Amino acid sequence: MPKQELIEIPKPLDQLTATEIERKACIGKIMTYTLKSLSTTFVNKGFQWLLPVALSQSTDPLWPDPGASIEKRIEIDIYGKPVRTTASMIIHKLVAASTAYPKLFILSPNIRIEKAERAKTGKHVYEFTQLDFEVRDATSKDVFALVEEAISTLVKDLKREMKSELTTLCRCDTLKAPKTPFKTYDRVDLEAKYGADWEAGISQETTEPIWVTNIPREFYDFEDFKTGKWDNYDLFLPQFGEVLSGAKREFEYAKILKKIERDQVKKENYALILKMAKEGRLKPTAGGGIGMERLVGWIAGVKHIAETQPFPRVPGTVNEL
Ligand code: ASN
Repeated sequence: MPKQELIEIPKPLDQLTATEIERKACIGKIMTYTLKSLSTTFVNKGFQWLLPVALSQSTDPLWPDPGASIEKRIEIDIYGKPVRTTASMIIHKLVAASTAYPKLFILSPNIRIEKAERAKTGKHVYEFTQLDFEVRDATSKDVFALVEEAISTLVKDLKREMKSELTTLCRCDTLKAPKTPFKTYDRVDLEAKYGADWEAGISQETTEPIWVTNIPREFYDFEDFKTGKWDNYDLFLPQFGEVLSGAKREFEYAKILKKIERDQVKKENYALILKMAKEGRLKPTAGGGIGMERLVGWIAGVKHIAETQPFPRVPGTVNEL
């Protein structure tokens, strides 16, 4: 990871020089290729492509979350009811996968107003898009296989078909198609090795994408109350860290209720999920979400993931567009 002070804040389109515009265009072509490749993989595997929503009563609590740094939560009233901007579509995914859409994905804009001090980490933006997916009756292993195939196919094809763009970005030789299966680490072992800042430790050291499992976080990820182990996972990329988080999900009413109360999350914001679980209508699912800016940032070798955004969303900076 480049030192924070060496990272320049990505500029808006109207302020770029001719060389910077050329670079921006190359990154844009890689983003287009990536969106096409991943959506084709998911559609070919029988996933339904859902359109996203921006305002809902219920959204991701993002709590408890070891990586969270939310400065402000956006809540407004429409038609006399409070709604929040989408933090992630996890709750929508659970309901959709349990009912009409057993295999689904969404290119979902997520708004997370990160603290301004995260401007130069290079891996945070205050609006990003995830390819968020969910599969009924799937296991973590199924998700690993799906994601590994999608990412290795993408990089292999890109290296063949986007040579000139990768050359302009100086990534032609350094970008390697990752070997599958990816290595898997338990968070407990990483903590023992790197201490509390294990996320930074492992993302600086690894040269390949890796899975990390068993991470204590939000109520919707599956936790085995007997062993204390979480059946969830993050995919880490060299330099950029977590590019995907996901899990096998909780679907039993008593467990969900207990965890919501334990985490002191507002129960009234999750009434629908609780009701469906109580009636046995919430199904076992597993899924995850791939952060598109971090994935393409890694492929293109950028210093700051906002370079992959046509309209950069750098924490602390608000441009006209
Ligand atoms: N998309 C994630 C998941 O599927 C949730 C998140 O982004 N917080 O678990």
